[in-house]
Amino acid sequence: MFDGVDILVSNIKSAIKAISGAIVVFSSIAIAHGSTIDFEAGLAGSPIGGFYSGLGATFANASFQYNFGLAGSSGSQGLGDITDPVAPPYNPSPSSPIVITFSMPISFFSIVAMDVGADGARIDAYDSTIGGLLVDYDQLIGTGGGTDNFTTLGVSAPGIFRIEIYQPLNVLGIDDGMLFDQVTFAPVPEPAAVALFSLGVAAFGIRRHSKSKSH
Ligand SMILES: [Ca+2]
Ligand SMILES: [Ca+2]
Repeated sequence: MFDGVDILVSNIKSAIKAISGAIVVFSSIAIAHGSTIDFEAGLAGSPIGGFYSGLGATFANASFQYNFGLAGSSGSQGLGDITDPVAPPYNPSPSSPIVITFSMPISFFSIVAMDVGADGARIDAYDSTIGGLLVDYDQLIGTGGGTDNFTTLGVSAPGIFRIEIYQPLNVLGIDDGMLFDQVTFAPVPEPAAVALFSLGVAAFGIRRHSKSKSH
């Protein structure tokens, strides 16, 4: 009887280990799958700020904007800037980019740039939330006002913490407004979490095995 209680206790312990391992790996899978932001949920014209902080992404100089059904858009809203001195929210410039910072390192980021004309569209990826090194970039330079011209800009690196989004050029005589939409990012998988899960499964398996032998 005393042995029975002992086995019960050890089974409960191994079950707890396995469950906690499973919880760790499930949250890891959720993170590894990444997130997509379509900018439909916020009020058009309002700042985005921490609206998506639950996904680990915080926006600065960014606002929800109607996307006018531009080629490449999703739904009715996209992403614009706030503080550009010339023509906000459609002209984020190198000196006043839209900035997204991440609470955990990401390995991939993409965004749809729409109505890309001669002023172009560019994203820069940095390895820190402030300052840091440029680890990747992508850009498209169009012609004229860029009507119907859109692309998906993408960057990848092992540990991205900040993305800056802007028009790299300012071509004389062209007021080339544009918008962005459909952000996707994938945080770096956590090997430690996967290792913990494996240990949990191993412990559970061993306990199940010894239990079946004792019966
Ligand atoms: Ca959208
Ligand atoms: Ca344009």
